[in-house]
Amino acid sequence: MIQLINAPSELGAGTRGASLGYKAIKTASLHVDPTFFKRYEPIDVETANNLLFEHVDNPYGKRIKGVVKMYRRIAAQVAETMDDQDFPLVISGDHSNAGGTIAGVAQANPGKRLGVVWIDAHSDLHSPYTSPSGNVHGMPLATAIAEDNKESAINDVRGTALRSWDQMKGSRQRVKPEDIVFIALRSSEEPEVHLINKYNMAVHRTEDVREKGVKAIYEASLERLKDCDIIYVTFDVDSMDPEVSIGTGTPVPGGLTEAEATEFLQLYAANEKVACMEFTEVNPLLDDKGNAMGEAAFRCLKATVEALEKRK
Ligand code: EXY
Ligand code: MN
Ligand code: MN
Ligand code: MN
Repeated sequence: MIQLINAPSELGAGTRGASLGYKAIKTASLHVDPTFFKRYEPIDVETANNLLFEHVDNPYGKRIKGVVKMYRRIAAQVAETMDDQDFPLVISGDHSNAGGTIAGVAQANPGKRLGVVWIDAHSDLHSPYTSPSGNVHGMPLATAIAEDNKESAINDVRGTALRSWDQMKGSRQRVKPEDIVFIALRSSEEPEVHLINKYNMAVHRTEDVREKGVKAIYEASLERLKDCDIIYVTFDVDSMDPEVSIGTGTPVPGGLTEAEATEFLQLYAANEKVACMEFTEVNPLLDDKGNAMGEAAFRCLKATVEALEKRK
């Protein structure tokens, strides 16, 4: 059974509104498939968005204590869902939550090698030592590989931010860095590029998708992850071009079309190795085309769920 998990935390984002992403997607469903969220009623993860109103005291890991709280809650829910032999499909507010999702997948699958497909304009490989913004949604993938990247440090991190960061990244890698594949990546800072090169992570840019086609990139990603037992696929909607995805916190020109994103999601959803998926970073407060982003995300979600259903 597919189990939607609604985790509308926006503590890791730099702009406000991603916690409304799930509501935007649900509202969009009314025009297209009004019973969808009755058939796939999500489990709600309790948020800590009340912390948005507190003073930010960690410039290199803003609201990081709250993000750690969300990690624990999301990881527990994802692990429980997998223990129940259901398929977790997480709809999260900002992308920091994905670190919790990955922790949950790893927890429920001890001894299994976990590959990650990161469909995103960004590489989200910062640590508090390297982050230019202090926004924790730029860090989840570094927690999955337990990477400080101190050799690229630009920030002098101390005190509670450091303790929270150590809690987030845990003591061991949940994912091997060479088991990460990026799709539609086009915005990374130097410390992230350093890690991508150091660990030889696979990168497929939008141009590569255009040149080779979605299917070929999908197949290359599977070849790369062939020694992995299970795969987690994350879909940050800013992987799509701002023409589709203006309703997101950090849009970047040169992204996927909705059709390309949909084809990727359908292919991954149909693959038995894929054990968990996540949709993230829908922000209707930034959408200047009504709820266009929520509508596109809902169409992507529906196509994904239909492909997952066909596996049975
Ligand atoms: N790399 C930039 C930073 O760390 O501030 C932007 C990160 C944006 C993260 C979005 C969710 O993918
Ligand atoms: Mn992201
Ligand atoms: Mn992004
Ligand atoms: Mn709007």
